Amino acid sequence: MSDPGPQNELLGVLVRLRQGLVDHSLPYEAADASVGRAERTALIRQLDDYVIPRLVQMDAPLLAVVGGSTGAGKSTLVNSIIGTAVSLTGVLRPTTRSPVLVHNPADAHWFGADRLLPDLERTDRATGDPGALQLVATENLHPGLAILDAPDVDSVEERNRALAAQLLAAGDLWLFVTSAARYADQVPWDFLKAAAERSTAVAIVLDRTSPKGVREVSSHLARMLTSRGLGDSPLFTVLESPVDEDGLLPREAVAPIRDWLGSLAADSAARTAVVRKTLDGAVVAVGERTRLVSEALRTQEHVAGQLRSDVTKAYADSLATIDDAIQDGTMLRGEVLARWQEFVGTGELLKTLEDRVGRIRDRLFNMVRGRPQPAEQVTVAVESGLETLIVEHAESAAERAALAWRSLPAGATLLEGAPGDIDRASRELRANAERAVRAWQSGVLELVRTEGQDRRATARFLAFGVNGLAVALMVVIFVQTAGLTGAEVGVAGGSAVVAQKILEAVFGDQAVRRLAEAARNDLHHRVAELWTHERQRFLDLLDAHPVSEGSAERLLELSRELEDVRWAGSAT
Ligand SMILES: Nc1nc2c(ncn2[C@@H]2O[C@H](COP(=O)(O)OP(=O)(O)O)[C@@H](O)[C@H]2O)c(=O)[nH]1
Ligand SMILES: [Mg+2]
Repeated sequence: MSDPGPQNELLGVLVRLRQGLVDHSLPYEAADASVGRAERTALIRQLDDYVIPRLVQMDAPLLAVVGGSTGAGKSTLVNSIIGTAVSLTGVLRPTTRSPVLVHNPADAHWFGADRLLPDLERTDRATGDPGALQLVATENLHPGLAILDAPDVDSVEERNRALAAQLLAAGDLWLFVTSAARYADQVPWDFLKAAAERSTAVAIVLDRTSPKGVREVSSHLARMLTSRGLGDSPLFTVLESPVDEDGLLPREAVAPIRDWLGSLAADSAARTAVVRKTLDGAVVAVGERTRLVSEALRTQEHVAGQLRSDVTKAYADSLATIDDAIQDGTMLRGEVLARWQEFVGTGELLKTLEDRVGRIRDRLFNMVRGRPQPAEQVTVAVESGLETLIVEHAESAAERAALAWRSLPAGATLLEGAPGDIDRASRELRANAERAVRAWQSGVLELVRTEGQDRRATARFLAFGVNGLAVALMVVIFVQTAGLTGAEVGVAGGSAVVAQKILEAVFGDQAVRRLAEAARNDLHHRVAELWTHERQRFLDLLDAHPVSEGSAERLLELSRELEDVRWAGSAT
């Protein structure tokens, strides 16, 4: 890290990695989502509070953070090391006030808010605001060393505990204070364990020890430290002694700690070694935690993909079902069938076509005399029949999409934030369906009109008219899959046979096949378009929290890059 080349590269990777973390939130509920989110937040914070500012300014003073258990005497210790009461001490718990950072006046410029711990507002006096950082400049501290007095790691107040953890994570060195009464507590050891794992530089202070128990307690503590991987950490013992009127301990009680810190401050090589140990440990931890976030992000990608395919499938299945329903005779029932039969006449279905032409002519004649045009009535019946069919299937598609989502925690959460009627067809579906069906019917008319260009004058064409031939074409496609020549022709099939015969008589059978194909395709595409709109309501919910495919891989790639640069850097 002393070589600026690899150091700049390292910084570059870390900055990109930070951006990668910022860009990828973990919006979906999943088993590892909360762990991933917590890691992501902690990582960004660790990069901002310590790793990046420290790398940018490797020659900044060494920051020793004094942390530890409640009432261990941390503030008293800080004051006594410096020789003046810079940090408030007290028996009252919890003490909520700004943490205090003590430094030599010459080092003041290193501790502005644009440097480490950027989210803590700087102040020059004691305040009760734990979101502020009180800066105290004093000649009593050697340049090159700063001391930060942190709150209790085991404070009853969550905010204090979080702040203590945040401050310790910003330290080059921990001065971890515990007392004879507290040294076996769980919380401080959790912190020390994390420090050992991350190879943070730690010195331990066993404070307020009675002369009687000092040997036993300190040797027990030393064994605990060794067995937890902190055997190399300096261990200082401070005997319980009375404090003076300023709350300070006798000078000699803290002399070994003061001397040790003083020699560190004076020795830039030793200082750099401490900074590098902690910083390198932090960088390794960044890589490890990034991999955890990447794993959680992979789950997110999977969940997002699942939710998307659930919806896509619900609507694709529904489109296939409606395609079938349009062709399998379902449509040729009730009103549509009645109006059609009225149009072509019932009873003598397959009499000669010429007869039929005569009948139809009579009907047209009737129309001219003011009776409603039968072809028009078929059109209206078809329109309302198709609309009903479309609405029904749009309802069930939405229901099924919502049901699939509800079976996944992430989908259920998304639905909670969705409009209450998302499991129904959209509000505009009915109007959209109406428009689509009408447009389709105009399209069918147009098909027939175009096909009939040079037949317009023929008696057959005239007998049915464009409208009549158009409804015949609709009827034909409604019974396409029922099989016109099948054994069980049925009423609907029979009606379709008439329609088929009429069309064939006018256009010829090949043209009829082509026209039916075109009309059916057109209807399919119009319904598909409606479905796209319906489905989009679900996809919009997903797109509001995009998890792009490959995010997890990119993050993992950055952690690998980090590893590579770190190796390159440590080899120089
Ligand atoms: N007599 C005596 N009192 C101490 C000692 N260390 C701390 N105290 C007192 O214990 C209380 C808590 O100390 P403080 O430094 O505020 O603890 P912190 O919460 O760890 O910062 C204060 O009233 C101190 O005066 C010590 O070594 N001797
Ligand atoms: Mg304190």
